[in-house]
Amino acid sequence: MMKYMNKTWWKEAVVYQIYPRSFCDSNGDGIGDIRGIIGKLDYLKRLGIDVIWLSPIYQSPNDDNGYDISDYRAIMQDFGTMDDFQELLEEAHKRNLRIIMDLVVNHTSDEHTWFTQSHSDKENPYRDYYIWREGKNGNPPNNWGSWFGGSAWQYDEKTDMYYLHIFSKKQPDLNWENEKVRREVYDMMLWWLDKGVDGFRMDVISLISKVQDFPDGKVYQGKYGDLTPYCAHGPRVHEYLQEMNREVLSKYDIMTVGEAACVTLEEAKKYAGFDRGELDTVFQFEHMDLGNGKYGKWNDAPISLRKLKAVFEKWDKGLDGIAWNTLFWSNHDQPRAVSRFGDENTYWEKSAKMLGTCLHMMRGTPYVYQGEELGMVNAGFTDITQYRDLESINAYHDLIENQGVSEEKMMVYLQKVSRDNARTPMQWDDSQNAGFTTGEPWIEVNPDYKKINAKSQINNPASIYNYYQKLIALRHEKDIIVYGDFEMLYPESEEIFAYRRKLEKEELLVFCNFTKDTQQVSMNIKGFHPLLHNYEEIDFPNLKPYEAIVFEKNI
Ligand code: TEU
Ligand code: CA
Repeated sequence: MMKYMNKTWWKEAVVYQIYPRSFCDSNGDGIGDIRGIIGKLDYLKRLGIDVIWLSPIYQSPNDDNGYDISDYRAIMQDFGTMDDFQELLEEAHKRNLRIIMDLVVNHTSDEHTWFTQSHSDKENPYRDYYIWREGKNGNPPNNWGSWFGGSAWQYDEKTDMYYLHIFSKKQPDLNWENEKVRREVYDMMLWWLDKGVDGFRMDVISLISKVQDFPDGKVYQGKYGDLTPYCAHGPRVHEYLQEMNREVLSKYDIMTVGEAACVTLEEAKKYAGFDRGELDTVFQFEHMDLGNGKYGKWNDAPISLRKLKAVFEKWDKGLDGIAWNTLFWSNHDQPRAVSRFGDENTYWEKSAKMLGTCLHMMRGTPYVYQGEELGMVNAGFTDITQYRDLESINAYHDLIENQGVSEEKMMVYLQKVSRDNARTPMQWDDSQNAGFTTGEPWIEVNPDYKKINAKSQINNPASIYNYYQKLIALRHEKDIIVYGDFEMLYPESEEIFAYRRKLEKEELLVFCNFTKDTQQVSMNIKGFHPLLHNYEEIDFPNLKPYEAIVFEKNI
């Protein structure tokens, strides 16, 4: 096994996710764009990150903000041109920043020519690029519910058949059983790799292979059946990824991370095992799903720290020596980390730094979602008209109209977990619209931008931004942070997240207080000295509210 534990750049890297629509608008149309990103590369370089993950920038009618692609080889007009993209790549590479692209190939837009062809008639050569089935007695082929609400099947009058869409009806699922589809995808990937991109984040890659007899799913919430057991980690998914690896990935020095929706530890070992020839890493979501309840993610229950820690521990232990882990608190589908796990008010700054410490001192490749390095918080929308995300809007109607949830309660759920919480514009300065745009932003700016913005933090040594800079720099300096063994301490504590890292004679101890109260721990730290902490003074073994301390062994 040891031979697979070679050092690689993507194990040592810190990745920064850009959601282009909300990052920086260069031309005043209210939509972030590629030239906006180019203008902020120095900001990212200064933060110290190594890799940028760009959420989709391809041509798209934006039913799902670019996760519905109508041309894989063209840039979304709102975002700029292919020349802009080439310049972005060059300017990034000049600064030693790599760029990984979002690869969305479980589905396309219904406006992709493959689909318009496929849709046109049963004999069309593209018909079999998608998943078409006959209905049953005037009903859809089976009872599957779409993850974005309603049936997962859309009826087409022209041919009297249905097509499958796990997401919106404008996101028809590709038929990976069809060899031609796979060839098209691989060719497209090669085309981008030949332009010089450094890898892919693969959207819902765990869903590409479906059980072919399309059985009904277990009914949930009264009406639709759960498609997950028949689509997640389907019968041929590993075969497809091994093929993709052979045909494409293995030919380049790149990194890959699969968004493995619903992944278990056992499955993750298959996707990302060092000896599997599939992907380098996957994202798992168990820590994100701990707050789920009877309406799935739409819930407002508090999260148990003990359970949260158990997830991190399980994944570290489970993958140890077998595959490489990833670490994240947030992304464009999740609420803001400070709002979810920290404190938006009195301890905003302390808790943001504490969360950064907790994540970045663990083993795995860490991801920073845009604005997290500033401690950006949830959107705080109070009216449904402020929301833009189709998942949120669909759920709002579905839960109120069909599932008996009150409007007030639904607004609370949205404020807690809507994807738009992370999609408000990046807060650059305290000028109008937070310096994101000179026009009308496509989604409202968080009104707290006068307090939380990059300009006020970049030159302030005590800022969250500068703290993140330290965390990232430490990872680059110290092998123990990247490669050291991980051991959870006090697993039963509901207050303290603490762990030990070890690499040969070196040792780190990390203590994080997840509460608003002072806590005490019992730990002999003789022979250790403080390496990093988020309060000026430390008073160990007392941990002040949201305090984080990293100790290093004197050797
Ligand atoms: O998300 C996949 C996914 O599993 C989502 O349904 C996720 O559970 C949900 O957004 C959480 O609220 C990916 C992308 O990250 C997401 O933005 C896309 O909408 C989706 O795929 C479809 O492409
Ligand atoms: Ca723009």
